[in-house]
Amino acid sequence: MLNAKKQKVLLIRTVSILLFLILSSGCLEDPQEIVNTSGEATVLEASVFEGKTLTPISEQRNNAIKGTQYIDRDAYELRIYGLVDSPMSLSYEQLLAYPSDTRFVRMDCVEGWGFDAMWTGVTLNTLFNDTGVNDSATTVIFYSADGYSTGLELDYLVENDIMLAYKLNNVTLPADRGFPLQLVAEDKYGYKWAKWITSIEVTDEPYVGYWESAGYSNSADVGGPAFER
Ligand SMILES: Nc1nc2c(c(=O)[nH]1)N[C@H]1C(S)=C(S)[C@@H](COP(=O)(O)O)O[C@H]1N2
Ligand SMILES: [Mo]
Repeated sequence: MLNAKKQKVLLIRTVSILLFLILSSGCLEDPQEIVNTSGEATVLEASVFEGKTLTPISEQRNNAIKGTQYIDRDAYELRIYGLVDSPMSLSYEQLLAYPSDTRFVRMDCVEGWGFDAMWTGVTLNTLFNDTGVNDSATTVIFYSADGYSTGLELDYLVENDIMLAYKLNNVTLPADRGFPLQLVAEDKYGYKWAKWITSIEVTDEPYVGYWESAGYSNSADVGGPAFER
């Protein structure tokens, strides 16, 4: 029979060993991941980044000319072509393998709604470093799976180190939000933030995209005029 003092020592030892096992097992290392009841790791949505409050994805509005596009991750390829030295086709895995960037950027639709979010992805400069860009290039066109397209000046993309996001608030971009890629066109109205991007063309001619051809401003600077005059 154990006396009370021995029982207490045994209890403390047992608790200490259990704590050591839990803490050293690695399952508490990443605070972003929780394990659900079926044993799969689930990534938690971020709510703050660099001290700034993020709009929850469920409260972010969404816009699409033809509804949600569902792109198969395994069959997906991003094509980069036109005035480049080496055209490329990148799989989703290849995109994720590039060094990533994470930023706080606000998205403002020209219609007056917007949201604050944290975006993670790969910069166009990183990809252009691999393809090379011809000196005569002036414009980059983004084509999407729903037939949408938009163009931006090469200088704007290069100087602002604009990125293609594959994560939103630390979560893989949901299908309705443009999986696998949305352009994070900082300081430009939402219609420049192409979703479901399948190809990128580098050209030396100005381009008029989907909403731009309906009269919306091609420079699309947030705070500037919505329509071309
Ligand atoms: N492919 C595609 N991209 C698109 C659109 C679209 O209809 N199709 N709508 C644009 C507009 S007008 C806005 S405001 C933003 C909205 O982005 P969100 O749906 O992620 O909020 O997506 C832009 N990108
Ligand atoms: Mo928009």
